[in-house]
Amino acid sequence: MQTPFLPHMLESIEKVEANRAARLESEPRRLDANEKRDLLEEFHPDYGDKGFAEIRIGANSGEKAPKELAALLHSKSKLSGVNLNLENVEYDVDVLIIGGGGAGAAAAIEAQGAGANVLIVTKLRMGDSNSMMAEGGIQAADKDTDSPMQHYLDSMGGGHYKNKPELLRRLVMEGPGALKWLNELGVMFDKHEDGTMMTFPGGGLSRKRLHACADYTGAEITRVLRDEVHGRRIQIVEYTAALELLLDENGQAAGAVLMNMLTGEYSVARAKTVIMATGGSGRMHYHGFPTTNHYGATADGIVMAYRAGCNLLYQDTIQYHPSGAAFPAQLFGALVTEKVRSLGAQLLNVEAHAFVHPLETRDVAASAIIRECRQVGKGIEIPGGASGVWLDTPLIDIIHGEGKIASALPGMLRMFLNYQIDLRKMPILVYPTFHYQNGGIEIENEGNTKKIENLFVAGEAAGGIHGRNRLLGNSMLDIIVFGRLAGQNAAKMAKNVNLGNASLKHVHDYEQEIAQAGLETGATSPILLPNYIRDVNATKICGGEL
Ligand code: MEZ
Repeated sequence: MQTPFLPHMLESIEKVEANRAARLESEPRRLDANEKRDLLEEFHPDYGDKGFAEIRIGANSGEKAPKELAALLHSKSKLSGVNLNLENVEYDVDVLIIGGGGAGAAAAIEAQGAGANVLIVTKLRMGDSNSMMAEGGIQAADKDTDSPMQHYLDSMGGGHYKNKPELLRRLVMEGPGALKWLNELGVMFDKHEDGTMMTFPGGGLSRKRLHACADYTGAEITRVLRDEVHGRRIQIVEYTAALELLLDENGQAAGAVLMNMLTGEYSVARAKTVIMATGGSGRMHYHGFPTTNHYGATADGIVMAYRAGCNLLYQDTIQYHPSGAAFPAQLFGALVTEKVRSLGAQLLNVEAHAFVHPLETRDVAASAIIRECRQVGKGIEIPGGASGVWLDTPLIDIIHGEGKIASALPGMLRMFLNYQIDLRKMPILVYPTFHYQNGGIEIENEGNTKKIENLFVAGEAAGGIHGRNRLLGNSMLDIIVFGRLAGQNAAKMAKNVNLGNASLKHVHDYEQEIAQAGLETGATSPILLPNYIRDVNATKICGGEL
């Protein structure tokens, strides 16, 4: 097999191979709290001002946000100037779910189970989501050696003590039950021969708590949830985006205006309760980073809910997954699951020095990689001007025995083999990649929003559960715990809702505020899909600013 690695990379790989046995004997020490703080302050993009702008309208006015997000919030609605007859209702349901990923599916199953008439609208296909693309696993403290309290402490520490305590408490307490639910629905988790669940370590975890389905956990969980939704004949309308929420005269959520992505036609969905499950914003490429996210991750839910009056929490914190593929260019930014490090692969610089413990929390590990790559002569140069560090994958088969990579990481193995890189034999190059928005629309303990009656949020669009830095495997858990909760509560609430006339008055009011503040950009939002055509000449995309 011909190698795509360049001569200077091969020279560095020789050093990696030369000290591999010695590195097996001594892993890098963990950083203390002061060292972590210093590292984050100097190298993590969240901690500087560059790439941020002040939000100048709405509930979070005066706070900072990535400049791309601020621009979305300062933009006019896509419905600006559109004449719509809101009486012309195409769908009339108890529960409208916006988004067809894991959280939306879990919500739909529960809402329908509670007797509600449910509609899912999704701008791409059912299942197209970050949930589908999750690899490494889902956390839940279901072992005798572990406890929800331990899970709580780990996640609180990882989140810099900013997690909303009541939300985190719900997440960890309901973790084992969520896992049982998935197991009974048919998710094929990795199990020991005696049928007990396998668990793996991870960044910031004090116990082995990660449950996986090889390295395609998200695809497996989403497969099962989607089958369940189809099996229950829950109504799904694909290729249909929500553009704005509808509110009635009492400020209650009353549905949404939709747009067919293929024809551009508008329609009206009236609903007694709405669940926003629109996912994240990785395709906004904040700070110029590449992303692991699916094509539709463009912060739509945040924009719609913010215009309707919701407030955001921690909109300024982004998770850069330490190991995004950095080479070859075709894979730039793709997820290299943390499970690779959890199984023993080390992070090394050009001199084969293990510069950080591989299982520091993600913000710390990513900052250490950025530091290494900014220092002259420490990163491994990649054509195009970027650089990366080694992830020494052959260690995995050495530690666990031959065949471990093939059985535990088949997706990773195949992804790199497509480019003539055999990660059983050679290390791979990685650099941080935009993986997750830590914050979002603030939710309360019942999955409801603080400001809008009848509006629930679940999944990555929600803010508060993870504080300012999520731990691995907690998002797959939150889509189940908070997706189900939103579905149950929305269905219950729908029984007693009396809606008035649905209107877009809040959108018109917001637009007037934009005009009065002199913020008009000429752009509209939500953008629904990334605009790569427009950005084709941009030089700052994908790590360029770094
Ligand atoms: O929770 C995640 O983001 C996760 C487990 C990702 C991964 O590295 O596979």
